[in-house]
Amino acid sequence: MAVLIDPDKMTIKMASQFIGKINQSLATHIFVGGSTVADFATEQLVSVIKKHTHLPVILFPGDVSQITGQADALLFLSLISGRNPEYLIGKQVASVSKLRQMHLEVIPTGYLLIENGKETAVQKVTGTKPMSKDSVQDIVDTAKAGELLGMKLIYLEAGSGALNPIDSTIINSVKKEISLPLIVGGGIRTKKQLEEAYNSGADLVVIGTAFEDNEALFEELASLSSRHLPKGEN
Ligand code: 1GP
Repeated sequence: MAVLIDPDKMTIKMASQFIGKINQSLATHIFVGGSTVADFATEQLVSVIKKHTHLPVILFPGDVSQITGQADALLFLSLISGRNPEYLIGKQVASVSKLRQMHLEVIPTGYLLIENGKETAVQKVTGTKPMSKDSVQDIVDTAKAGELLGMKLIYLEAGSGALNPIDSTIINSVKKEISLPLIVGGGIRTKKQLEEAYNSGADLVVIGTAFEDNEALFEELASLSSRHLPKGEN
């Protein structure tokens, strides 16, 4: 499980206590990123996070400005569900001069935004439409195209704070077709939803909003059965 920290919502002051909770939980990764983040906020936050944890800190950036060499790795996202060239290749080109000066592990990631019942920040910021959750074959084909293009991860995104998480049928169908690790996130708030995502084929589940709203969820998830976790976890 990855805990997503949005630098726009997490103050430096709150960070050490929150990371303490993450360290005690079943989280294996910390993701850092947001749709709109003030310049330098990510860099400051990541250096504080690194002081308090041994977990890998992975950038999940909404923009080039959120890339910092303080992190361990970068999800080099291409929004392959959309048709906005800026988010397919433009931002990636713009980031190269920065990346050249860093030693970040760069992980090419096919990022698919799926409709969830309400307009999300990703949709607004990128000006792209999410894929219909009923177009399962289309979603599978898009993920497969990402794999054929050489991407190393596929990320199925319902959007931060989504009303409904990604359907298990979608997770299952994509997982069957690709041989890449599959990340699933957006709108997951309960242990049941987390287990359902794993049981459907997710390799890594990302939770952000639910932990921001309710830190007690860390304890609730502590009893998650190891049979629901991917091999090698727990
Ligand atoms: C968003 O997938 C992540 O990009 C996590 O979403 O904030 O809804 O958990 P939530």
